[in-house]
Amino acid sequence: MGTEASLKAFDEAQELIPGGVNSPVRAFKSVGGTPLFIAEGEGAYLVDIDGNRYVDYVQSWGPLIFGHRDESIENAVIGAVKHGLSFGAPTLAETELAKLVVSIFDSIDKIRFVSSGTEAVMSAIRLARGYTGRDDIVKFEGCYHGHSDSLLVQAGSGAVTFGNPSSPGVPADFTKHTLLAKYNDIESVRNCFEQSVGIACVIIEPIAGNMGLVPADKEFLAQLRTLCDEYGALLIFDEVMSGFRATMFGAESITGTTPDLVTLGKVIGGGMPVGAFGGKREIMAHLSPEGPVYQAGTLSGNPVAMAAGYAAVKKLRENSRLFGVLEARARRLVEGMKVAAERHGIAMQVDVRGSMFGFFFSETPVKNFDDACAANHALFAKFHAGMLKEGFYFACSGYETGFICTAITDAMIEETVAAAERVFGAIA
Ligand code: KE4
Repeated sequence: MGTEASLKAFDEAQELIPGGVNSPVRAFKSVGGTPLFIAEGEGAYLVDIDGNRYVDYVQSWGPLIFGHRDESIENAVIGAVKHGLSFGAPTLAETELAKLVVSIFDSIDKIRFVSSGTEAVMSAIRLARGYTGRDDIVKFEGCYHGHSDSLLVQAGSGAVTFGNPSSPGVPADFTKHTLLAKYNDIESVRNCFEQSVGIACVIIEPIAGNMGLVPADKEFLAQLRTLCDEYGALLIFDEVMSGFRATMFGAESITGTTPDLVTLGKVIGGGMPVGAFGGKREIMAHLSPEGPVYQAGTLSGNPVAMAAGYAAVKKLRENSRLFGVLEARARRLVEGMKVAAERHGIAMQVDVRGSMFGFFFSETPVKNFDDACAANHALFAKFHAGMLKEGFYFACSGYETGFICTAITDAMIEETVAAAERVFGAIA
């Protein structure tokens, strides 16, 4: 079946919405071709407006761990909607989700809900600065933490670790307090601490998903914790993507390193707009209105979104052995694709963490952003297009992460690997 309706829809959307999309990655710019306009999701499948069905390995960039139109989440939303959409006043739904998340994350005593991961990270950083009285922060090349100004930075020149804006519209003054370090490289972090007059926090994706899937080495995270303690800086784990995707109890439960603050998103909203940040009681006590650090939001803790998030997280909590099942399925997928690729002389690096999977067309392992950039992204684009034609919807960038949801079966994994074999044969 063709994609004429999507082509027409994209032309029209581009007249009204910059780039025709409401988030840049959706425009397929890094893989080429026209983005598909989706009519509906059903279980493991997306259906586009031309009627083509695809096994969905993106799941809205992570939120849909139970696939599309999960009955318990849908019923929770419908039930909540019948009482009203929003009140701008506290509801029991917020307390219930807070209680559930606090019971799951050892590092979270208190939590604040917001409406996106960007908001969660932006607010957590302001809290860290307010709590420590320091201005500088450290982030890592290749980690993405949403689009707030002080985080849109790229490597400066040479040894200088202070970031330059990575986007027009971000004044240099807004990024002069952001230092950049190299992922999995503790010396580069030590260098930042030595160059700074005072670092409020180090923020990291402990299981990075925005340069492709690149988990931090356990010992690196332990060294990071030690360094932060030595200098009195807070350690923030940005788990907007990896939270409730890599494991049930947070990266701390599989890495052994405990952060001071955690940011969450995606799964915690069950597909509705929710972000959150939480941490130790004495730090969260600095947040308005309990403390002086201001943060606010009209739809923060929206009762319908809370109902969706609660249904999703509760269902995970009641089935936490699910992560073993999803990880086994993810491993079968990427290892099957790797064997198929190698049969056609294509080198592939693969990795999984719970329901997250990643792969690079690279001869050597990927440990940081430079390695990720050195992978063959032109080949990735051909792979993406080929798999789309075969009916499999992968992330439209080699710097993203793929996801397994509970609706994806072993049979679908086998079909995906078989399709990959055909595509590798065509693109090698
Ligand atoms: P949002 O503002 O998009 O809800 O969250 C920002 C964010 C923060 N931290 C991490 C670790 C994230 O992965 C994200 C958002 N992830 C991207 C996917 N790479 C969202 C997709 C998009 O930008 O459209």
